[in-house]
Amino acid sequence: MAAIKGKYRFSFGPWNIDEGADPFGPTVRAPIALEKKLRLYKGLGYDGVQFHDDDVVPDIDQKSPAQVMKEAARIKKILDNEGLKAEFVAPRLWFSPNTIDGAYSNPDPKMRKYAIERTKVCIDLNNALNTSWMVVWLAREGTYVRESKNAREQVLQIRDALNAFLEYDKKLKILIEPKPNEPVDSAIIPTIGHAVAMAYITVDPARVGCLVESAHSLLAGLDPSDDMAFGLAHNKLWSVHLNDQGGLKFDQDKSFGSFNLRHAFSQVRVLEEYSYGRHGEWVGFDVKAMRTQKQSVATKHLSSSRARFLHLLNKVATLDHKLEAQLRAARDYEELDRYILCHLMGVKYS
Ligand code: 3MF
Ligand code: MG
Repeated sequence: MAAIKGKYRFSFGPWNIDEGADPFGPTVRAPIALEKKLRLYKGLGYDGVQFHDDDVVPDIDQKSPAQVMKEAARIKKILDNEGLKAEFVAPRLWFSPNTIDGAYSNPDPKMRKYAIERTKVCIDLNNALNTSWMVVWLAREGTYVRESKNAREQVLQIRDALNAFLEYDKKLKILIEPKPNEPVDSAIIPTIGHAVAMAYITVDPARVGCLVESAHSLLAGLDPSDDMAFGLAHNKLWSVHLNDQGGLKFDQDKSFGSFNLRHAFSQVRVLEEYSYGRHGEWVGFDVKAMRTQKQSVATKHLSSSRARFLHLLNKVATLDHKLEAQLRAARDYEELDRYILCHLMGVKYS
């Protein structure tokens, strides 16, 4: 195999091993305790864990700061014992009754304060788990009805919240995870362009980057690999949520490459061309098992997504770069396309 430039290590969150509920039916698999999930990571080929604040400390709003730190220390010990690292802790700001109408951009100042205070606890959890990367998915910052809010004000409210976090912890780095819709109809930060632009209006742009999720880009009608390239050009792509999506539907979180292998190849290619991972960035997967999957085989989406990433990495590494350069120079993009497809299908190119 040709030399690989990037440094790849893989992560996922405990929510990626789930009970299989959908909006039309009940759960179909038994819940698995966090400790038990953490024991599965290494066997599936993963070294990193992505957390929500209440994955680390369930019922976090009901607990005192001392209790929160005690429970975090227990999780840190389990991670150490398993040889795992926490990639990030993200505030889960979309479940609370206080965030029904948004978190940082809720029209009610008391609710905005709740969201900011809760996120500060999340920053403490990042420190307790020895990571300084906090992912923020702005789930409910948006509108269902345009006239219900002032969207310009919402942008500034989100900025103010990010500034408060940057001031709260001078080592903190914030990764904005954009998504165009679901749960809200229209999100304030729908794409990677918005996320990067938001970084630049904060008090410390160098500490605000982003996370591209393949399905979120596709839901915005964009190419995930180009979104990743955009983040990389700004040196702001600090994590990814690789998965797949069959068109403009609900957020499917399919296994990586399951729907569109060519898209998956493009994403691996853009990461490898940048030598992704050399600053410690993780390759995260945000994938769901199908609802039809039985309990005993409900982690295959994780092992197969990772395996597919590595197969595609091999495809990237074994590309004939001389030929690619010749075809580019000749502007024979039809031939370039034919070569790439032969290469991907394992068909002899001649
Ligand atoms: C929703 C998501 C979220 C985020 C997670 C981490 C529940 O579409 O992708 O997963 O990835 O909150 O920030
Ligand atoms: Mg995600």
